[in-house]
Amino acid sequence: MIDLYYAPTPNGYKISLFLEETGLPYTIHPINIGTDEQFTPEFLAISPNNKIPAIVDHEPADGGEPISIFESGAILLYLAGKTGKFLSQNERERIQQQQWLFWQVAGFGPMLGQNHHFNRYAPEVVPYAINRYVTETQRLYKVLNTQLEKTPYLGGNEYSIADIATYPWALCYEYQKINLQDYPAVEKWLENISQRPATKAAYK
Ligand SMILES: N[C@@H](CCC(=O)N[C@@H](CS)C(=O)NCC(=O)O)C(=O)O
Repeated sequence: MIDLYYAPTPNGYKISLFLEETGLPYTIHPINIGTDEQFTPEFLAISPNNKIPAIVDHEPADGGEPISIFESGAILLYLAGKTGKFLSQNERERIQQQQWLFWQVAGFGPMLGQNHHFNRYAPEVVPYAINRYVTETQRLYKVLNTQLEKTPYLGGNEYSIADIATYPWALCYEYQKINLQDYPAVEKWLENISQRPATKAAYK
């Protein structure tokens, strides 16, 4: 059984998407980041950076003590290794998938997070910041679109943890002041992933 420490945010959905795809049994532990539950000592013991998602796997593959993991990229890599799913066994394909996974966790997620902040949550309008993060978001969508014009999924022909990590952020394109019609390959990819039964289950 896996304990998933979760809030319904793009980073949270990454893990529920993976777990729904694979059917691994899991229990959701909601963490209300609006009321600072991420700062409780119990949660910090699992996720010292005070952010969701985090997991505790009570049945790790090595048969040892329960293992706790924070950072969505590390969790996805762990779960892909545990299940043998959504990360290719072929080295060249795996490198493609991993580089797009890291592109998401190091760039697409953090930049779009700043976009969300200045467009939706900042207590004052800061035109410089809005322009900076919307412009960077547009650049990243162009990169994403260019890749998805070449291959049906980010890391090639197979759905992988790179897509799982990127989809929940791109789904929020309206928050980000992105006109999806400017990125037709992204639009098609979003529609494709949204039809997967596991995607529907995760968002339900
Ligand atoms: N790099 C982290 C980012 C996680 C993250 O930003 N989580 C947000 C919600 S989407 C959070 O927990 N925020 C609470 C806080 O910053 O106090 C990951 O990929 O897991």
